Amino acid sequence: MLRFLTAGESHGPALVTIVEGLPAGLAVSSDAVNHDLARRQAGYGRGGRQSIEHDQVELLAGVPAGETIGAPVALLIRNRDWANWRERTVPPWTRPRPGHADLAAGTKYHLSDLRMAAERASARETAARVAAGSLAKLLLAAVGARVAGYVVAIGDVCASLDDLSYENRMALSQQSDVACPDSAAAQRMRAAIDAACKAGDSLGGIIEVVALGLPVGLGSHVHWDRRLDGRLAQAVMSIQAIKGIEIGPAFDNAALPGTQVHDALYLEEGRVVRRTNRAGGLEGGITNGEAVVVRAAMKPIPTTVTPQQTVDLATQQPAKTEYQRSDVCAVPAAAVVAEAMVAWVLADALLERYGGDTLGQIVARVQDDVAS
Ligand code: EPS
Repeated sequence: MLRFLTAGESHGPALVTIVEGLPAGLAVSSDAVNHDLARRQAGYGRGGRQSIEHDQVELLAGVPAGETIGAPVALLIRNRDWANWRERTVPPWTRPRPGHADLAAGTKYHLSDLRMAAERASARETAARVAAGSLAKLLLAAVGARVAGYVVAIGDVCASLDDLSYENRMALSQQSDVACPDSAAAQRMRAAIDAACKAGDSLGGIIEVVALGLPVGLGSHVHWDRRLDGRLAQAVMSIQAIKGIEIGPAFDNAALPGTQVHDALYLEEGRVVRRTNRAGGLEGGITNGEAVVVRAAMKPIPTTVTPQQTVDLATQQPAKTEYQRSDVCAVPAAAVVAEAMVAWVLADALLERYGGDTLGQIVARVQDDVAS
């Protein structure tokens, strides 16, 4: 239904996103996209690049008068750092960073200068994804659904969120420079980032994305590629540096007996309800009316000030990695990117179930279904 492609290198002139499949009549402003782009750029632990970039979207096509017209939408985000690179000649990179795409992509595409692999593998590309996700969130908002990502752990510092509603988690994370709703944990996270920085190291973490207000029945159990949990996992796992995913507290659930895991069903005023959400809002790969909760693990960034053991491919000798400018921790940014990818998949599933050519048709179909 919905699809998007991105193009662009980290230090090239610009990033481009083409979005196809949005209905006509969706109001789109660059302000909404720019707000998310700024959130992605922020976050304690980012490196020098973010003081160069000031991401702003240019709506190139598909929104001629502030609303979609059913045509593809083209979005452009310029790389300010391009001005610093266009004239620069740098020696080829021949020392792959362990954990980065350098070696695998360089080998696959026969790129003797590993920078040519890193340019496209770079998480700079996630700005283009966030732009697409902003449009998906606008579509979801039109049917009363919203999606937000926040940080639940950085390094070994974990937030305590059990006493906070999803709404509070969403709201409080907006006030935190590590996007964490637990302010005491946020302070310890900043200290952990400072310590990693001082040690010339990097830190990963865990993010959580929550979607509220979705209609029941998105996704389907009938085919592997229609199960929404699988589709969400693919989209979130595709984010640079994400190496693990769970729906709800799946890894905790795995250690418990079934009677303590599954969300019991009750009748309240003639409606079947759950009082817990250990399934993370999905049963049989279908939304069940509870909040959809997706959690993802991000590995520490491979680029570290402290040299790591590698091989110089030019000399075929043991070598140490050379430091490239980088972030110490990009987990807060990853929460915004994961939010975009989750919103994207949910918007696609929404169109699959209620799709129409215009936003008005889709909204009416959702309202009819909820009322029936
Ligand atoms: C990245 C390396 C750093 C990050 C970059 C992702 O860039 P540079 O090499 O220019 O310092 O800052 O992330 C972004 C530019 C961004 O906008 O998120 C990498 O190797 O993945």
